[in-house]
Amino acid sequence: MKAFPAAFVVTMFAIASLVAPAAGAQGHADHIMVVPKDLKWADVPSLPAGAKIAVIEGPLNEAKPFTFRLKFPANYKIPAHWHPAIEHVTVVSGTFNMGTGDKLDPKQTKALSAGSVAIMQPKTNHFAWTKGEAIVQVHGVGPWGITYVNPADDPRKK
Ligand SMILES: [Cu+2]
Repeated sequence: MKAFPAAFVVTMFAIASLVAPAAGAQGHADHIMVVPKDLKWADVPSLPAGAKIAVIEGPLNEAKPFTFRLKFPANYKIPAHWHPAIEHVTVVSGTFNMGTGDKLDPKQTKALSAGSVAIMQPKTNHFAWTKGEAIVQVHGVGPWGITYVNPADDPRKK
């Protein structure tokens, strides 16, 4: 039996390694490179109507790293809430007004312009609002979730 030329074997290996990641594209060990136009925006049942979410890395409900973007319309309000894990927020565009406390108070927020970062510890009550459209990126390690301080604010219960 004749051995395959080394160059052929190397080529086949290279092709296999290019093809393999496609089968597990959602696996957290794979490279993810996304340009803005590739983001797929969807409604967010856990936020007041009008926001859109684009999940980049996940899924959010598992004990894995996650990254997603949220797009908020102008004059949008997120009532006071908390998360089970650390929330890292990076403002991508627009201004995101964010503050801590048990009830949304626009006077108790900081105006986070594009490029700003906010880090909220688990179970810290916080709230946010927008004047113009804004996009933020959130990352952390799941499982992710949101609990409203006032259950009546939860759109999933309406
Ligand atoms: Cu939050």
